Amino acid sequence: MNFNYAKSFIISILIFILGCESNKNYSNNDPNIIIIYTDDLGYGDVSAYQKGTLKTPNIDKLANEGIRFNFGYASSATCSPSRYALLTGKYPWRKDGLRVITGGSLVIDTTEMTIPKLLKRKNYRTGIVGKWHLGLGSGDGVAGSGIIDYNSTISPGPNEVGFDYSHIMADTQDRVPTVYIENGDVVNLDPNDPIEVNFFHQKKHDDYGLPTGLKNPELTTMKWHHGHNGSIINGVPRIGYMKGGNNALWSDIDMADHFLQKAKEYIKRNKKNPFFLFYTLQQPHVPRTPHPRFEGLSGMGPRGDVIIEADWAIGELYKTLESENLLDNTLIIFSSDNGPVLNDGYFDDAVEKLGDHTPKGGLRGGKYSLFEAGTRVPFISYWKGKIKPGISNEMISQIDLLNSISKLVGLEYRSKDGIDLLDLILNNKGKGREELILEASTRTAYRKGDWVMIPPYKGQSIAKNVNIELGNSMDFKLYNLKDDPSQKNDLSNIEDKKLKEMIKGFVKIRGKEFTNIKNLVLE
Ligand code: NG6
Ligand code: CA
Repeated sequence: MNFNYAKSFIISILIFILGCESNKNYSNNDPNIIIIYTDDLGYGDVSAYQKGTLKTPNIDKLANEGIRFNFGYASSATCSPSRYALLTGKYPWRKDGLRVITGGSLVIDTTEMTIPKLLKRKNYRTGIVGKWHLGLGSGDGVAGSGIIDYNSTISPGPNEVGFDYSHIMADTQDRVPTVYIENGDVVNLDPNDPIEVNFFHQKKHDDYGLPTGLKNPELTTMKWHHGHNGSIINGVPRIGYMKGGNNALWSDIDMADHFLQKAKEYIKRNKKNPFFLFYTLQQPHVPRTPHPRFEGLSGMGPRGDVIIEADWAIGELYKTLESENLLDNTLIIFSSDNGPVLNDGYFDDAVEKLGDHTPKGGLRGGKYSLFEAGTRVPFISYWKGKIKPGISNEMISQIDLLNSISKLVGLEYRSKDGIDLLDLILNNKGKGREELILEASTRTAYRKGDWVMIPPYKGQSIAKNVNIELGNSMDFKLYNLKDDPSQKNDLSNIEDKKLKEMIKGFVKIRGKEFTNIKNLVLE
């Protein structure tokens, strides 16, 4: 062996060893993590949960070949609070006044821990594609007066709370501005056609003299039922008013394809590193705008059709993981941000064409509700070759994902409200949660063992427009979910001891604001 050859041989070996060393963090121990998050998909909307008329074969595959949780919960019965809780591992009611955001500023403090921020400690690439709905900018605090300037880079946003990459819609598909935002910049914005946005709840709201659902119903292709009578974009009247940004407007019927494409590109770009992807689909939230190739497929009108579309998109994402050889190194979690609603503001046949399908799968209530259908949602863990097929009746919440993921990648960080349930998620072993606080539009209830206790709340018992039982009543309610899964029998008068115990447990977590309840009932 001549000297030069020996030298280059030794150097190659050194480079190899050093390479291995510096790659330690990128090894197979740190799997890719994808959270697929649907919007308003009900417990009974996935056919693996409830065999019925609607078929979701791709989600079923994850459920049947992974672990299907029968008691998986979103933290809240609406979107922004659930998303906040999932990402931070904290109860949403810890954030004062956190409700559905309409043009408001970022609700995650940039100092707060989040799943993507945590994963960055292990050199993960972190991306979000889809609906954001956690506010943008720092203009105003939680209530949101919508003073975001969409014409320059918007910050803080997802990129300031842990995501390296974001391709999002700001709030919801029914809210303006109807544009995609990538890493803080509106995509395809022409600087000569700036965007202006304002909302009904602002003191000074203004339709800019442009057509609105209220003034020009004849210009709409989707009719509004309640709310949703602001600016008309692509024939759909929206929440709020918008002017400008014509070049940047999204196409509603292409949204599923658009987000899928971005998610696939993200995976392909990052396949050499461990990555985290939060793929947040817009379906089946209103306005339900299936691509024409899905129109009519469900026989249930647009709501069913967009669920089939979402299921298809999930199948396509799965195929990408398969063709990129990533499946056996990728943990997939599937869930929904809150329970189902039929009429959420547009006439779209969701009620009329429902037929035998039951989106809430036998549970009571729905979106916005403290009853089970508000927060109990499909919840699935899947990892090819690693997770064995199974069904779990243990209680798990989306606030447990942060701690479980932290454990998975070998980090010590734990949020106060979450529980590390990794063994349950991967091996279907061990106990789930003992107790959980449920939330719906800042009202809270308590789940423990087989029991649910809903404290008294004023307000409509059935929300007028959406026709959903909210869980409001003047008395404490107590249900045993084991004997009575649809919460038909209030046991508060019979099970006095149980009720007291439940109130005590509730107050212990909810804290001093609830001392009045304590005084009222516990004495
Ligand atoms: C409500 C909207 C509803 C939906 C919801 C948010 C009206 C009358 N209703 O205010 O259509 O957009 O907010 O849903 O405007 S969520 O899933 O994002 O929480
Ligand atoms: Ca939602």
